[in-house]
Amino acid sequence: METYTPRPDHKFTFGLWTVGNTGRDPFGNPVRETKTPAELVYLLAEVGAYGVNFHDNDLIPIDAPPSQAESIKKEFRKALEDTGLVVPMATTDLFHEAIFKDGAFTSNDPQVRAFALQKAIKAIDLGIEFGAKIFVLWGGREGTETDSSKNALDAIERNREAINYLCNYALDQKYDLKFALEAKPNEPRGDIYNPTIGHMLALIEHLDHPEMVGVNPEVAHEQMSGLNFMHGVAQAWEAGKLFHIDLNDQYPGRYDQDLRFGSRDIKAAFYLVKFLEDVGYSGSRHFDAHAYRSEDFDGVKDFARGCMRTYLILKEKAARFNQDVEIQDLLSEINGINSPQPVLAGNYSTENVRILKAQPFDREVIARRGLKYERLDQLTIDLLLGVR
Ligand code: GLT
Ligand code: MN
Ligand code: MN
Repeated sequence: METYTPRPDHKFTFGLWTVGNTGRDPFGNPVRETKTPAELVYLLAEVGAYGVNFHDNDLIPIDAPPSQAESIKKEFRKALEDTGLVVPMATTDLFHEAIFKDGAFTSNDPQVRAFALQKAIKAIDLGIEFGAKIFVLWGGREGTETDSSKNALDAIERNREAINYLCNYALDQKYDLKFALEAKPNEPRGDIYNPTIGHMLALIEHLDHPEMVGVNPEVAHEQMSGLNFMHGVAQAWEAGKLFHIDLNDQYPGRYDQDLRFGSRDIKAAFYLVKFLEDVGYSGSRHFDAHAYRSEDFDGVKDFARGCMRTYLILKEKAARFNQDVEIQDLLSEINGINSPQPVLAGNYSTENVRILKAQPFDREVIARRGLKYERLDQLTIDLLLGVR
C-alpha cells in the first residue's frame, strides 16, 4: 500500500520564507511568530523534506553585526547536520529594502544598481558556504508603474549586464554554481520586465555565458498571466534550461496567492507532475508557497505535508496513466501509430519534397475523423477522481 511518504530522493525542498511565512499581508499583521532558521530546519525535517533554500536575509538579517551572523550560521549548520537536510538553492532579496523601491539591477540610480550587485555577490558567497548549486534571481522590483519613468531598453540592458557580472564572478571564484531566472508578470511592481518563462529563455540566449543560466519557473506566476504552465516548463526543458522549479497553485487573474501545491487546479498539477516524471527531471521540487493565514504552526506542517503528498499522489496517478491499457491504446490511435503511413518519410531532401508535392490527400476524409479527446479526457478525470 503506497503511503505517499516523502523520501530524500524525491528532492522536496522549501524556502525558509515559505514555512517561515508569518501570514503578514498588505491588509493584515502577522498571525504566526517568527521562527529562527534553525527552528525551521527542524520543522522541515519533521515533515520529511529533503532540503531548505534561503534568501540572504532569511538567514541573516540585513543589519546583523558579524558576531550575530556567525552565531546564526553556526546554529543553522548544526540543524542541517542534525537533520541531514541540504541547501540546494540560495537567492538574494532585492525587493524588501526601501532602497529597491525603483528596482535593483534596473534602477535608474547607479548607486542602487551597484549596491544590488554587491548584495547579490555576498549572497552568492553565503549560498556557496552552505553548498548551494543553484542561485535563483527573481527580480520582483525590476519593473515600473509608469513607463515615463524608465527607458525599457536601458532596463533590459542593465538587467542583462548584472546577470553577466554575476556569472563572471562565479566563474572567477571557480564556484560550482548555476543561475536560474524566475519570471513574474507583476506584483509587487505594476509590470515586471521579462514577465514569463519565454521572455527569460530569450534573454538567456543573449547573455555572455548562456550555459550557466536557466530558469526557475513558478506555477502561480505563469497562471497569473493566464498561461499554461506545463507548456512553458516543457519549452524550458526542451531548451535544456529547466534548472529549478517553484511549485504552488493560483487562481488566474488574482494577486500572487502562493497556494499549497495542487490545491486549486488538480488537472494542471497532474499534467505538470506527469511531465516532470516522464522526462526524468532530477532537480529540486521546490514548494514556493505558504500556509493559509488561518493556520498556526501545526497548520504550517499540514500545509507542507500536503504539498508533498499531493505531488506523490499525482506521481502515482501519472504512472497509472502510463500503464492504463485503454488510455494507451487510445493514445496510439490518436497519434496515428496504427493508421496507414504517408509516403513522406524522413528528413528534408530533394527527393522527399518531390514525393510530398506529388502525394494525393483526401482532406475531407481525414478531417471527418473524430479525435476521441473527450473520451480520453474523461478517462483522465476518472483516474484523477479515483474511480479508475
Ligand atoms: C518571493 C517570491 C518568489 C520567489 C522568491 C525568490 S521570493 O517570495 O514571491 O516567487 O521565488 O526570490
Ligand atoms: Mn517563486
Ligand atoms: Mn509566487
